[in-house]
Amino acid sequence: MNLTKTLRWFGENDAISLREIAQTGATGVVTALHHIPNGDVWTKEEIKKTKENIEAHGLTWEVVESLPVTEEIKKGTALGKLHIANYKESLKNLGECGITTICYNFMPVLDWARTNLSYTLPNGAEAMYFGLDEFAMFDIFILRRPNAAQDYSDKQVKEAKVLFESLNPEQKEQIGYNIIVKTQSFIDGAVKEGEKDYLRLFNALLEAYKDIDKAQLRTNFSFFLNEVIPIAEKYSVHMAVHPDDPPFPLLGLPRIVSCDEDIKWLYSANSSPNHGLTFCSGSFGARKDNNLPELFKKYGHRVHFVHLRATKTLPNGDFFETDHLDPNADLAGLMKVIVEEQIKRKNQGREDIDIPMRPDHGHKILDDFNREANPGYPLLGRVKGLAELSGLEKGIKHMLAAN
Ligand code: DNO
Repeated sequence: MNLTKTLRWFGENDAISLREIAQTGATGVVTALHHIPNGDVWTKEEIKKTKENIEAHGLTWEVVESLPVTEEIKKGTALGKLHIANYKESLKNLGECGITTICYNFMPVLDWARTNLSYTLPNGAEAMYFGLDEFAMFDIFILRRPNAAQDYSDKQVKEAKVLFESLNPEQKEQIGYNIIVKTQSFIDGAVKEGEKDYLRLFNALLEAYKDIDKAQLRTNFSFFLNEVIPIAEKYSVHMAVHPDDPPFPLLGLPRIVSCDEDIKWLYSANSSPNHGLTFCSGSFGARKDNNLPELFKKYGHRVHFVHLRATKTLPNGDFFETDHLDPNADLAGLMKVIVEEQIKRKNQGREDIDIPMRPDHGHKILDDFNREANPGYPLLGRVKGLAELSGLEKGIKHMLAAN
C-alpha cells in the first residue's frame, strides 16, 4: 500500500527529461498531449506514442493532466457540444490504452494565478507569490477590465494605484505577461505564447462570461459531467476535477470548486464514483476556512489524485508557496488522513488504494537556477518535495503499522 509517486512532465519541450524523472524516486509520470489543440480528439495512435516513450524509461503514465475542457464547453455553446463529443472520444481512447486517471479543471479563462513568479525566500530560494494588491493593480490599471474597480474596496483601489505608479513600464508589462501568458501557455491555457495582443484578447475572453454567473457555470458543469461520466464509467476511467487556484473569484469570473460547499455540490451533481476530485492541498489551503485534513476526511472517498503543496497566508491575505513540510500548513495531518483513507479502501476491497500523488510545484533551489523550467516546475525543488512527502508517508505508515 503506497501512494503512487509521480512527477509532472510537459512532453518533449520540457527541459526536464524522462531520463531525469526516472532517477527521482517517482515511478509515474503525469502528462498531457500538449501538441494537440484544445477541443480536438486524442487519438489512440498519439496516446500510444507518448505512453510507449514513458514506458521506455521504466516509468508509467499514471495521470493525464489535463484533458482540457475548452472555454466553449465552460460557456455551454453549440461548439462546446462538439468539443464534448470529442472529449468523450478521447476518454474512450485513453481508457482503452489503460490510462485511467484524468485531471481537468472547470475554471473560466484563467487557470492558476500568481503575481510574482520569483519571490525570494530568506534562504535565497525562490517561490511563487499571490499579492492581492498586485492582482487588483493588474486588473484595474494594466488590464483595464471595464468596471473592475467595483470589485475592490476603496482602500484596495487606492493601494493598487500607488503600486501602479511606482512601477516602470517593463515591470507593468511583466506582470500582465506573467498572469496572462507565462503561467497559462505551458498548461494549454486560452492565450498562447507569442500572442502579441494578449491584453485585448484576454479582455475579450473575459467579456464572453458577462452573462455567466456561478449558477450558470454550475449548470454548464453538470451538463458536461452528465455527458462524460457515463463514458468514464464504461471505460473505467476516473475523472478528477482540480480545485480553483486561488480558491476565490477573480476578474469578475465565477469559481465553483473552491470550498466545502462547492465539493458537496460537485459530488451531488453526479453521484458516480468515477467522478471525483484532484485534492490539491495548495489550492484549497490558500483559504482560511478550508481545513485540509477535515476536507479530506469528508471527501476523500472520491479523491482520485493528490497534489501536495503548502501555502503560507500573510496577515494581509497575500499568500506564497512555502516549504512542502512547513508546519503552518499541516501536510503531516493531511498525510495521516490520506493514509487512513487508503486503509479504508483496502478494507473495503477497493482496487484504487495506491492513489497517485505528485509534489505540486517546488521552490527554485540550487542548480535549478542554472536551467530552464516552467514556472512552479523546477526539478530539484520538486524532487526535494517528493522526498520529504515520501518520508512523511513512510513514517506515518510505520507508526500506524499500515503496509
Ligand atoms: C498549475 C496546475 C494547474 C492544473 C490544472 C488542472 O501548476 O496546478 O494548472 O494543472 O488546473 O487542470
